[in-house]
Amino acid sequence: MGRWNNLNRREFLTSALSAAASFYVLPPGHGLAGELLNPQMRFAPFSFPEEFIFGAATAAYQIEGAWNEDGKGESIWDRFAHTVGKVKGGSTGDVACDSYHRYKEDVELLEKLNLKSYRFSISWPRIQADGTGKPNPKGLDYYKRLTDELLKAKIRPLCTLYHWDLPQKLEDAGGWPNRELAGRFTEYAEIVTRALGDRISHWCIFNEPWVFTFLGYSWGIHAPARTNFAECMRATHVVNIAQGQAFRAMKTVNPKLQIGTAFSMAHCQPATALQEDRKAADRAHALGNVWFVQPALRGDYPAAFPGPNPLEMMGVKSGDLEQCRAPLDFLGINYYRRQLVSAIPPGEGESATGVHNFDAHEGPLTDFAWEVWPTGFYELLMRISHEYKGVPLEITENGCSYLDSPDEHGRVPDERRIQFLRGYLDELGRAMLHSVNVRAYHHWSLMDNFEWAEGYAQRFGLVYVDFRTQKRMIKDSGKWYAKLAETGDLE
Ligand code: GCO
Repeated sequence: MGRWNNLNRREFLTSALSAAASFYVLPPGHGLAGELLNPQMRFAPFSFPEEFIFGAATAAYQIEGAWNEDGKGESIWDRFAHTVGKVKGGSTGDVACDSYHRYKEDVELLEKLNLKSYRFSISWPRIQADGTGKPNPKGLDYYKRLTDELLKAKIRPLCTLYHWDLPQKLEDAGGWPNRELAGRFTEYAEIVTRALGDRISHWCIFNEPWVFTFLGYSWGIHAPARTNFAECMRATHVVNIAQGQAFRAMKTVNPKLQIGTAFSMAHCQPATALQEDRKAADRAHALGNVWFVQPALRGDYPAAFPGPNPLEMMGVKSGDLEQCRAPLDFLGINYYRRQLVSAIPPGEGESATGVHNFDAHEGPLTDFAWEVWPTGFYELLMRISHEYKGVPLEITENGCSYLDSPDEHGRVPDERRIQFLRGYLDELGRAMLHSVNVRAYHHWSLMDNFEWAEGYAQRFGLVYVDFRTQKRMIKDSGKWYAKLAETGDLE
């Protein structure tokens, strides 16, 4: 656990003041000193403001199943999971949580958990089997029904257009390194907003562009399993163009839509106080955290290499950076863990950045062996709100994998997830006290589901899923979170 966890909020704010101030210059008028001097202020327990939204997140391939029903085409994740040796245990998302058929039950779960926002994604090949041409009415109809069910339950739909399940046909035509994909994606974004923009006001264009470009095109551990750094860098640029173009197309359909992207972000902490390591950590932040934020908000790429960024390798042409611009209405942040960073001599491929990232193991580990270190969440939020002032933030994902299963009474006692939530939400509250503008928190995930290359070997849910029977059971953490969502009081 982070070193703050044994302190109550008042003690912790007192001791945090010097630590925070040594990292960041807090904006004038942030009020922290006033808070500390005012003996009437209570910081423990922390209360989230009334308008704060608690929600949960999922993604199409991870929960829907029905992989070839109602005219859905093959996605790169169908192909990947059907290829022997790619996913742990030979698992696939063919059935997953069967949410395509059980979505009503899943909306009921959200209601039981008192949640007011549901982040889900649309499967592109359900809408356009091959990634081009006329939309499939049955695909659109599914998302209409899901959305209407949510609205009926007074739950805000937060819809992600792309959570990694590219139509396989488009991968066959070159995938994300192919510039034409930006146009295809923009058409798809337009189709979906025309069909659903009347009932969905909040959108994420992409989920974790860094993850799907790097793990898919450079590391080869996610679909489409390519291992070519130059192609990966090209893919990042095409995704940035697609983000800008789709944003404009969606706003043309309906200027009132609130549009952002869910970016994966880690707190990049220099492994030592040496200047080389500090610079390497800044480069890691540039490539890992804001590579898809800065082109949108500022029209340029942040410095992620010791020398100039490899714009030629990325296929950047004149006028492209204008295309990438998109004044996103909010930044979605998916936060899981911190990264320690040290400098290495720049080499070929990915090591051209001169960065060595590694996991910290100071805090306890989840069952996925990810370190629990809530303070990193605070640090990251402070940094982002400092670098991109004025843009509202939504936490689009945060969560942990623990394998707790039902006891003989059908109860799932997952105390460690409750501790995790307490720690991370407390740090979120601390950031909000420091004027970070966060308006929503979505737990990853609503329910246990298909965890990509890990198959069903990791469980991130607030709800336990028995994959043999599809029975859902609210875990203790779900009950705890439901209470928080109802009262806003973090106890
Ligand atoms: C991601 C995705 C989710 C994951 C979750 C846990 O971050 O990889 O957005 O689909 O399931 O993050 O790894």
